[in-house]
Amino acid sequence: MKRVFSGVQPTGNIHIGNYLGALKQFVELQDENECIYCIVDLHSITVPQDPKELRKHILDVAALYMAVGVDPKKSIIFVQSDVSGHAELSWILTCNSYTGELSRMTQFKDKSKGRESAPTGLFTYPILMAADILLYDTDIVPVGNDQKQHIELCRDIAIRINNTVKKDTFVVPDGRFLKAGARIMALDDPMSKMSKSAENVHSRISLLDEDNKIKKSIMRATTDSDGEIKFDFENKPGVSNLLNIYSAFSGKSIEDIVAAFSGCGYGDFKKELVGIVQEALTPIKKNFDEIRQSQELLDTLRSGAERAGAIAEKTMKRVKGNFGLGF
Ligand code: ATP
Ligand code: LTN
Repeated sequence: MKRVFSGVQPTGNIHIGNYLGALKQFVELQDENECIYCIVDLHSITVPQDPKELRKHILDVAALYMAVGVDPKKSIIFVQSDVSGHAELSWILTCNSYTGELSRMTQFKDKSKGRESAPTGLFTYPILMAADILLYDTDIVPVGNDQKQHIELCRDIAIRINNTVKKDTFVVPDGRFLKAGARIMALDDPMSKMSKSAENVHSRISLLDEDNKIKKSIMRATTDSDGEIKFDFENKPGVSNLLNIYSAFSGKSIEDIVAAFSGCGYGDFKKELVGIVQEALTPIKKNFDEIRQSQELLDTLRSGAERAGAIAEKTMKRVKGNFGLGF
């Protein structure tokens, strides 16, 4: 059985990009593997958060994991800051990483924008992510395409320590990326990725959006003036993104969808897409409402932290021992 680990930041409500890129995989993987899914709250404080909002978002994300089908009987669900090993291992990895490799991370460059006042946590963010993964001897990390560079860095650090400190200190993980949903773009700007923290709410569809909001966001999504429905990301990024979303939710291939809409206008295509997305999100919203209010949610997070903590403790003992740390 392989070990799977992944996480989502509690920076807002999960959108269809997070779902199609990552969460769909969480559910697929849980029958055949030992899965650990984390709400990475320590990552979210790399930018300022309101404590009350943060608490709410942590519980929302946990409930959304379960609402899309992550089953706490099969998978461990827990909150990162409940297991101290993440921060502890992060320091050990920090001492074995290079400022040069961190400076090359595109997410850091995008989010810091070269500011002197960029939080140091934004710079060291990928090290904490590597600690999350390595702490559980993870084999597989299901994520969206935007995390490829971070996974590569995690592998580099693990291999470096295995080579310089002690062989087999860490399991070297592999990323797992889906074809159809790996990179869903913003609806208002198909050149940037859909994101929880973008200002325009119509740039994304949250899993909890009402039917009306879903309709508005899709109907006003940026397309182009040539009027033909075909997949060509370079010249028609808006339409191609909508085709991707259609394909990921319906399970139909892009070719089949393009053939079915041949000769139709963008309006007809968008209307169909609205229906497909609304239908997919309706049961998720219903599940969420039930789970979010239940005692089961807190019980799941408490027992998840205990189970994750036990695995983490074993790894930390081994890693510290290999470094000559601790008694
Ligand atoms: P933020 O806007 O706060 O940076 P985010 O929307 O990028 O957040 P994360 O919590 O950083 O979301 O990502 C959670 C998971 O969703 C990761 O596996 C990430 O790769 C995936 N993901 C995020 N955005 C997209 C996207 N637009 N398309 C596909 N997968 C995505
Ligand atoms: N950086 C990731 C979230 C994340 C993560 C992880 C994903 C933090 N730790 C460990 C997989 C494994 C992101 O999506 N922005």
